[in-house]
Amino acid sequence: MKRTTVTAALPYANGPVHIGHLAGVYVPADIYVRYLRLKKRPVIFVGGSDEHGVPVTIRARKEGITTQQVVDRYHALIKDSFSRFGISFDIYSRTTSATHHKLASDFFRRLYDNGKFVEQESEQFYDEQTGHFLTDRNIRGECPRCHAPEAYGDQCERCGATLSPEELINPYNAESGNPLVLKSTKHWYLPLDKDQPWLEKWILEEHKEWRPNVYGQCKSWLDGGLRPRAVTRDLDWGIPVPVEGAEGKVLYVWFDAPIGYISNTKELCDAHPELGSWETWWKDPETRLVHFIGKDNIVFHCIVFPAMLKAHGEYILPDNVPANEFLNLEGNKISTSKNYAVWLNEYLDELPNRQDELRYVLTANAPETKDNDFTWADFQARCNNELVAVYGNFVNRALQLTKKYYSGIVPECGELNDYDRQTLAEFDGVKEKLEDLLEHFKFRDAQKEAMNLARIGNKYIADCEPWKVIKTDPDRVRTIIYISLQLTANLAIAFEPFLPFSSQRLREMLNMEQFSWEDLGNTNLLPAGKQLAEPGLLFSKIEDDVIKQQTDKLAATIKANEEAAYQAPAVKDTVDFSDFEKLDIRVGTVLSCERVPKMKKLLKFRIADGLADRTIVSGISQWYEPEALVGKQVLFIANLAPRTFKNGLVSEGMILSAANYDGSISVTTVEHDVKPGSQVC
Ligand code: B3M
Ligand code: ZN
Repeated sequence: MKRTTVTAALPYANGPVHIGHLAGVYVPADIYVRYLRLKKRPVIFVGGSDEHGVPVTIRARKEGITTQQVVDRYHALIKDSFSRFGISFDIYSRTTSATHHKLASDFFRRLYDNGKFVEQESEQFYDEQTGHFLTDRNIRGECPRCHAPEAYGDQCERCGATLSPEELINPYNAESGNPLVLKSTKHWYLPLDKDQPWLEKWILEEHKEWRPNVYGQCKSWLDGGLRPRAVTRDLDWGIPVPVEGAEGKVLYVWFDAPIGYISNTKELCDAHPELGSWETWWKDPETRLVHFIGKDNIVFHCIVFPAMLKAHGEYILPDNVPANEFLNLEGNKISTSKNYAVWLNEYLDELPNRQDELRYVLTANAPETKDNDFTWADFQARCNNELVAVYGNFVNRALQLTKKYYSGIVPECGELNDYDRQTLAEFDGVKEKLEDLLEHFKFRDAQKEAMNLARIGNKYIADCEPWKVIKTDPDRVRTIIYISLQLTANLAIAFEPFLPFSSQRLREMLNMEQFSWEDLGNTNLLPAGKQLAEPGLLFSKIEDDVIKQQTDKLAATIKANEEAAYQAPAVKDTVDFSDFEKLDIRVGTVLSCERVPKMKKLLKFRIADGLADRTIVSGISQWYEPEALVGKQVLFIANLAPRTFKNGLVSEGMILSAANYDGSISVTTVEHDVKPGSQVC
């Protein structure tokens, strides 16, 4: 039987994991691994934190702590969240481990010794005062397109232009502010151009079965022509390049991270001799290697890492790379840096004991073929209308009736009628159907199939109405309950890879410690006479206030981000003092203020201006209740030419207001009361 090495992308230890990671990588990987284990196929599930690279160093700077502290903190948090969420890794280690440093370093050295790299000098931006080469993200300067003063070396956030650092005007070090110079530096490149022919054959001809999104991305990379890629960097965080003359250089994070899968396997097997040598999991052609990743990692797992493995010479190549597309959140992109996400650790704390609810919704909505959206409203609807109202309801009815009528003992099955037979027949091909979908990484459809069984059960018991029939035909009820209990036992098995917590609870209620996946479809699983345990609810409703708390939290994040991103508009052209003096700005007291019929935006003010009172119309009704403004002293332009509105209303001046970052309006007023008509000077 073929062995399977399953890997899940190593999350950067620069923040907690969020639902996007879960839906894209960890939930599908976990379903797959649980399924293989149920099939009793040899499998290891390898994970770990990616602790090198620029993202962790940026986080350290932001939080004012060391990089080591950042990775220690987030590695522990991520590892703990995964385990609470039931992601059943066989090992969850880290790329700062000694095992990994050695293995990655040796890997590089072997490629180096075998002449697999090309060395190349290039000019990079350098801060002479700190003695550092800078990465694109750490370089800032004036945007050559829109002249924003603080564009990044890879992108201008003002105009959205994609940039390279050389294009910036007056580039400087984002951190120190020091000006930068170009300095020559040596790096090692993987000559992917030479790998092009075999990669084309291997992927485009021999792996047509890969998901269309994965295959398509590979094809477009290959069609574009592969170029050599630098696998070293000038950084002081990472694995030192094990070559003389490479002081101050480290392995590029994307060189070392995938080797982390191998290092973590070694760590696992060293601790568990029963798994055999780590090398069989990576070098034996009888082993299948499957990488679960998000779509932004496709090129690294389908092209770069295979090229590294091939260059090394001893390793197998991936059999499949079932990458997912992205999950959005309430219509917006999930973002770690903008703190816009549902964080797993917070979910586990705020919705305790609801792991399966999230697992269910993320799989039901999995972005397998296209980007998808997570909304809290959909989460609530799926939990309440599917898990509670269908699966939970069915199980609860079957168990409660068994308790009520038969003291919790499985009754004898009597004569079957046509409807019974028809219902049982629905379970016939289920095992094969589920297996086929799971083998082909169609987790969303597979879970739907399991849910469909629950629907059949729910309909069966609702149609048969045992609570009515008991009065007229108690024998018939024995059969209905017997069948319902068998369907329930089947559901516990069918949902096991998807909803492990509820399956476990359900098995406890059924006193079904021993079970086998191979029993799926067997409708005589619980023998008559078997005593069941005390039934409890499998799922409970998610109330509106829980959902509101979550949506409020997201709204608050969006608002905070908008506020933080606000940039005051550029100052208008200079005016002479004499021009300024032409404007007559005064203080007036609001005598009355009212809405204007048929003109939704307008408020009509009567203003005491110290002379004859005047009428001013202002388009700010969205932001004020008219009564709230009465009595206030406001600034207005007294000598603006009068303006006539469509309905004949004339505005004699303009009230001065401030437009806030979010478009909201605030009327300007004075600090102390002054006489109406006082001039602003
Ligand atoms: N840490 C990138 C990511 O989280 C990276 C994955 C590494 S897998 C070897 O998207
Ligand atoms: Zn710009």
